[in-house]
Amino acid sequence: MPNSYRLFSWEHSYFSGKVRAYLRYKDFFGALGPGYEDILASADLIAGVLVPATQSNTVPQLQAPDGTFVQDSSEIIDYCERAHPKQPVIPDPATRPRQCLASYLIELLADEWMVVYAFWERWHYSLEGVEPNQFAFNAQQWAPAFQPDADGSTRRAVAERMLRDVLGVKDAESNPRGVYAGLLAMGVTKRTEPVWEASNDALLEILERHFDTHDFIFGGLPSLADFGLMGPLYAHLFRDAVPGFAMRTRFPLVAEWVERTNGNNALNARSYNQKLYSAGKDGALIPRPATSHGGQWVSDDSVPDTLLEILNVFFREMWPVLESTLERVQSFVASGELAPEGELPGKTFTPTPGFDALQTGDGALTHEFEIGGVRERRMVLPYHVWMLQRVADAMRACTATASGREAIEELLARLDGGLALLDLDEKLAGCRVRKVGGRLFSEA
Ligand SMILES: N[C@@H](CCC(=O)N[C@@H](CS)C(=O)NCC(=O)O)C(=O)O
Repeated sequence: MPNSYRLFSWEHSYFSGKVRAYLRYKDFFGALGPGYEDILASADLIAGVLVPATQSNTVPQLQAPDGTFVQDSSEIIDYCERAHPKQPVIPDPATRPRQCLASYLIELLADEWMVVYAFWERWHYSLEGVEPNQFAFNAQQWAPAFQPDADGSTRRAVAERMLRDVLGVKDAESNPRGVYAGLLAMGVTKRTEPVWEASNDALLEILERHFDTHDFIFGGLPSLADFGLMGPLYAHLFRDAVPGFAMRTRFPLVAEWVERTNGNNALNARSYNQKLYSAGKDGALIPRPATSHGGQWVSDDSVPDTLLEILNVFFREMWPVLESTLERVQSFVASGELAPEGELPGKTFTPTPGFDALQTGDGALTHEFEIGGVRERRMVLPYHVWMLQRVADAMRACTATASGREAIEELLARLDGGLALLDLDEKLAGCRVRKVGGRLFSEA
């Protein structure tokens, strides 16, 4: 048995960045019991340890000190929050219902909407002939997952072959497979590329204004919303070479927030794990909190205007896709094509192997969607139903009292189409899912 938590992750992985920043934060405050070890999830460990435990080859995965494996970034955070309630990262639904709900919605936007552009930039700027080009950087960052022990150039050569031959990067546009097939399935085509990019830029622009006055999403301490945003904003948009240059030069406050939320060795970014000092008498150091709002979340359960703008992006762009997802999964389950409690596709970046016919072309688990005025088709992701069940649980907790309900109704009324969330439980009827390790099953 391990004597601390074990995080199996990659540095360049979207969802690993979310969980790593979270664990580092809890651990800094001594709120993670025995602490954790960050372990490089090599191909060997994925095949020999993770897949047998959870039937999932994805990272991150967490092994608890009692041996339990937890797969999925959101489940990992929930698991640790239950086991270690000190220094919570989710605002209390009883006293901070608006911030609590907002943090789940921002997590969902970050995990499952911002992923599209972040995934695209990594592979687009790795295509042959595209300039600027990050193929060599990309291969180097993937290399340790394949061959951690080889010397640097051998590592990179192995990864370059892997990216070309298995992930199909070389002729991705003429023969989409691997990652490019995943991008197509998420609705990225020549027609939508510019609008996904515009959507991402618009979000970064709102965040840049937000971080002007707030060091984290809710002020002086990070929360689930910040850790969620670390998915797209750390390993992809900050760390990858091409968007990383754009972020640092065009959105320097967002870049600074990435370093702050990562909480390691970024003294100038100021973070929760340091203090600022002024000089006192006789060279004494007089400490003060290093982050905004006295190092605390903003009081009065307030949701700053810039966050309302982000939530509006959620309701305008993503919510229609989520609503349609619920309808498509419902009619698929009702069609009788699926055995009772049968398995549904569980992946999010790409169609799930074995379900390709359903999730591509005009299969039963595909739908039309719109972004920036352009209509396209994409796969339906039952995983989004699972994420919405989390939001529904949060909604129930946040509206459990009359004052909580009033606060949530008031918040949602200020958002474009936000009141639709009040019927979430009814919308989930007939399409609820159960998650077992990395697999999803219908509950209907
Ligand atoms: N919903 C999962 C997604 C995990 C995921 O897709 N991880 C990516 C890396 S960031 C992965 O391992 N992809 C490999 C694959 O799907 O085969 C989570 O929140 O942890």
